[in-house]
Amino acid sequence: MINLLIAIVIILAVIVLAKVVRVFELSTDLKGDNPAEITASDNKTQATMFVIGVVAWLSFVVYSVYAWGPLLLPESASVHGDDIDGLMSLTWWIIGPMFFLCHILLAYFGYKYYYKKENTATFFAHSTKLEMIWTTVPTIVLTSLIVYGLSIWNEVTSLEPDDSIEIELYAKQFDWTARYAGADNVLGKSGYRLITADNPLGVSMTDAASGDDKIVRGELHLPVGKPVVFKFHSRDVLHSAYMPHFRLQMNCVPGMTTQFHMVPKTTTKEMREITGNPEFNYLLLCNKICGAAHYNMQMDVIVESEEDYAAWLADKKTIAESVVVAAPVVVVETTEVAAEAEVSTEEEHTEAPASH
Ligand SMILES: [Cu+2]
Repeated sequence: MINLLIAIVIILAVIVLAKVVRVFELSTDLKGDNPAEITASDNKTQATMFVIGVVAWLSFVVYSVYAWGPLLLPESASVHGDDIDGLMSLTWWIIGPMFFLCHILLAYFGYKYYYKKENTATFFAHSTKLEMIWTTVPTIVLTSLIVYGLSIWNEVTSLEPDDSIEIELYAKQFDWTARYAGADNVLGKSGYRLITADNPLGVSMTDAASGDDKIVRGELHLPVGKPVVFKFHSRDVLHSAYMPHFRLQMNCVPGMTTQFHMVPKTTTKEMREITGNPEFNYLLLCNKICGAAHYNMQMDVIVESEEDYAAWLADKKTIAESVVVAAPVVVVETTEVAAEAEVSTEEEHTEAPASH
């Protein structure tokens, strides 16, 4: 019913509009004006409106930077994050003034040279000097920017230093699981064929490097000032590991390993002081729309001193001790076993935040 009423209102509005236009046409006919003729005052009005339009647009840009600028990336908390922010600021400082200058000139010339009968156009075909200037200057500026950007990109995506702490981040609909490499700092091999309810990450128990790995859910802990390398895996669909404070984002692709390394430089405690928010936590988010509960796919990240980190990690059980009995993986056959396994991962999940 309400839709029918809305439809009637729209139809009536269109009819009214048509009638108003018709009245306008008849009144200009009576006055003897030619509506197709553009007068000098029309041109002046258009030119003035153009300037007002440009000024309004520039004011809106200034306002939006002021009002929504703080919603851009948060304070950087990783070493390479500062480089990325520096590149971003440099880019803004180059394109920002150019943007304003171009718009101001556009408005100025638009107004100065709007059509007047007495004006005549100058025939100006070519100036080598001008061509040289507007080809060379942007080329130099843009090339420098790209070369600088590429050098930072190379640094950020270079191979991790040898002493990096190795952590697997395992994505699935809809949560994250972390696997620390343990005492040997080597992650045991894994593969989707080995996934069972007992072994949710499909870690190969025949690989000697697996036994001391530690599986952690709920919270990811990192030591401050130490290089960390994340190896990303996905069980099901494309996910994207996103840690905005660390300027880190990497796709998690089923069937392949992607990686990213970084050095966290600010502890959670320090960042709580910087932000003035005692509840503040770094976040690992999923940044690819991966399904219905995508919005909920996140994990807190705690950056702490090396001692606190070591104490926290020492408290966690190794795979050999906990999740899987160090025996060849058995395929789960009955749903009862699967249900029990669900409970055991649940317990581990709730245990994680309480243990530090
Ligand atoms: Cu996801």
